[in-house]
Amino acid sequence: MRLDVVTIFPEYLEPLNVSLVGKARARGQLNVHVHELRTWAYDRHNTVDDTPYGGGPGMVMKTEPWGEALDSVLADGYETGSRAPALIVPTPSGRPFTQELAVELSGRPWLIFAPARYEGIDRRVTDEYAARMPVYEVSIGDYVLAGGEAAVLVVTEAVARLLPGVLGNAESHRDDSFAPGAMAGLLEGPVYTKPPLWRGRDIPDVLLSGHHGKIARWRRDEALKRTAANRPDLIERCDPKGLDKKDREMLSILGWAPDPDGEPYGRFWRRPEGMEQ
Ligand code: 6GU
Repeated sequence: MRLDVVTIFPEYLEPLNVSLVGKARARGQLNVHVHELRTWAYDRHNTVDDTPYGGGPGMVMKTEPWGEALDSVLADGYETGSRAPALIVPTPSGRPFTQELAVELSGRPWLIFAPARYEGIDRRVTDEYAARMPVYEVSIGDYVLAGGEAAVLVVTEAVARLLPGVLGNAESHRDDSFAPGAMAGLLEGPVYTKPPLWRGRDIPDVLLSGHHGKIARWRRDEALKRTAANRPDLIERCDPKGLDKKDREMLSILGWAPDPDGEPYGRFWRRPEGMEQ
């Protein structure tokens, strides 16, 4: 996979040299190019922003540097035979970046990132490139960052670990929280390793029992507890067809019940206080 990032802070992308993404680059599984946007600003001050039409606070990133930068990256790809680019525009106004979108992006051969600083990029830039290639405006959560560079790091890491051969063990994504499958839509529970006793704290007996069925059941119960506590929205969204009798018992203990009037039928909702199980 080829990645290009156009930014006014190339140093911000240094972490792409480290850890999983850095190793994937070293092995040739990822081909990363970071470009300084100001290369394509031709006035004396290398200006990349200007005041917004219509007034208001902050600055807007200008069309011309972005247009020239993206044309140049695309032309280089044409010369090097890179195929089917997609443009990723990190913005707090984008669609939520999810594991599902990470999987979709990991199947593309070439991603070009256009992280904005200031109040964003002049809309005509995304409109222009959307006429030639898929454009994904993505947000990494409900908070505001000073710029999209941190989001580029987040998206890159989530995508890179899905590329064939990047994680040592192909099994490692199978149980990821948010991955489709057995633990569909549940967070992963706690994990333990040696020593068996640390500062007076031991390991849940079941994990030392060697009983695979009981261990799987315990993990599932812990996943349900953690999900109910940290992400009740995921319990409400989960498909009740994926829940077995023991799952339902655990949810009942945690204060959740199937909603007989709900749409679709049987989705779990939190039992109101004082309502008996
Ligand atoms: Cl992608 N960019 C900025 N500036 N803020 C964000 C974001 C992105 N995602 C959440 N907040």
